[in-house]
Amino acid sequence: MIRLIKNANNYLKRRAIISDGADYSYKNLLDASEIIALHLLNSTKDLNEARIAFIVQPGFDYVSIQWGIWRAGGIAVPLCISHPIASIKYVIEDSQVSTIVFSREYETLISPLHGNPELRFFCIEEFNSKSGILPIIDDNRRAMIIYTSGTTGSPKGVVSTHHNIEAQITSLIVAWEWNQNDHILNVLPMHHVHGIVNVLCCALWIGACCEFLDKFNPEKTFNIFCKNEVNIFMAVPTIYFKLISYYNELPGDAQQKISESLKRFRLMVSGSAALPISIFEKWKQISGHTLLERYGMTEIGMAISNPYKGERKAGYIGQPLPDVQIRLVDENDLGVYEGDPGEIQIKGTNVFKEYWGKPTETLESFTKDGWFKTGDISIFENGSYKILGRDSVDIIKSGGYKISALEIEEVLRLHPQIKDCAVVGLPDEEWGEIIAAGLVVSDKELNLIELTEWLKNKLPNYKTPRKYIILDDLPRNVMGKVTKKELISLFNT
Ligand code: MCA
Ligand code: AMP
Repeated sequence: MIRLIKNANNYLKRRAIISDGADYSYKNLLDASEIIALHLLNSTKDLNEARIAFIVQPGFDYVSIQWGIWRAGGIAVPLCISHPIASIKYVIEDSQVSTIVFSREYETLISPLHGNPELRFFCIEEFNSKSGILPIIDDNRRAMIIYTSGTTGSPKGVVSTHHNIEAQITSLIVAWEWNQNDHILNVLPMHHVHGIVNVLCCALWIGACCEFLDKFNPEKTFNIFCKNEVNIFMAVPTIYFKLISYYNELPGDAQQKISESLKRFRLMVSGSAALPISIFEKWKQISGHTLLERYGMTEIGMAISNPYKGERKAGYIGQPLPDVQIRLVDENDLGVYEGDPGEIQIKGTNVFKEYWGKPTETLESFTKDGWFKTGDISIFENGSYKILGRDSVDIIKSGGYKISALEIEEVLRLHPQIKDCAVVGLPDEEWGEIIAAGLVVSDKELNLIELTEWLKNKLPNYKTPRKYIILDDLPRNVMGKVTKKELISLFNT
């Protein structure tokens, strides 16, 4: 049996979820997910790892569907509620989804998928009570597919088993001393590990409460904080930046009220992208808290973290989390000397099973002796790891999202007026990096507002370039390869 769900029997009456102004207990979650599981099973015994996609607002329905899929033996494929249909279609087709569970507000968005005769559709508002027997689920079964960008153009589906997810959860429960009295506010998108595992699953594992905000908004976030119930918060650096900017515009008495409620928190975590020292320090002034920065990846959950008790150093990601093995290696996968930079490689039960339908990419992402190659370059100095960068210029981190420059280039090249292009990330305090594109165009009058409009239904908003430069040719080296570092410098001139 899936331990996360089994645990709920120990907390039946406790408050599990707050969403849309309502409270839901662990018993409510067990009841609702059982009904969903039985509907999905549709009189069969076991979904046997069928991929079930779902698109609903973050909140009670989201969690009930996730648990329902797991209890019926399916693989949960959470869809991003702000993606255009092209991106949703890609996920559905790539992971060979058999069923989509949706709420009415997304009915129109997903209606173009109705043409696919292989797909079943379930509207969450139409589930009614049902009784039956649920299958017994082994921990080694595949549980979830999360799409993440890589050095290839199209996003890859990262498959984690229940065992992998459990390991990712329990490591954080121990390291950050999660307990039943915790109450966390979840403002993160629910198609990534940060919001799903670190926030939601950890809270539910231990019998704590997870409160949802449907979409991040600084005013609403501070209003909830000021009720003095929330005691844990986790976010990407961009969110802390936005909270600080909003706070700075408030009158003194409002600031004081917020600062007082923040001082009551037990833990505040930053991750998914490098935390600028300026944000680390400004947040400390506002909240009295030293942000705990940690490092993770969709394929591995969390791997390295500053300590819960002990010194949290600005600019450093800390030490290995419980049950996670770390090594730093050179280009030949040989260990580097302490103080020398190397690629972070990871081993442990936390590490994912495979990229969905991509055996070659899966094999290539591990060393011969089973270490997962993160592509992140780090050094270990004075007892802590520090991230120095990535081994690929084609990966951009913006707003905490990992974005493939190649994926954006492929889409831009489809535009009739674009002859050639190259996409880069420009450093930015708020977003981490801003996406920028160098374009070679057939018509110098290319209208950039129209281009942005054209991109809207082809790429998610956060993957859309924010800056453009029109060039006669892209900067290239003697081999003819585009030199992205030079392109970045052209944006600064
Ligand atoms: C949106 N805008 C941007 C970007 N995104 N501008 C520049 N760069 C961007 N990346 C603009 C919009 O066009 C809009 O502009 C304005 O910002 C507001 O847009 P909106 O979509 O409403 O943005 P937001 O809601 O304020 O989004 C910011 C955000 C979001 C909340 C920080 O990006 C977010 O939720 N990020 C978290 C991603 C995450 O969870 N990553 C975890 C994956 P205008 O107003 O002009 O129209 S990493 C992971 O899971 C691993 C395991 C790990 O380590 O955690
Ligand atoms: P994702 O594939 O979306 O899970 O993003 C994982 C990537 O985010 C990692 O490979 C790192 O490059 C980056 N990342 C996560 N946490 C941190 C951090 N604390 N500092 C710097 N980079 C980070």
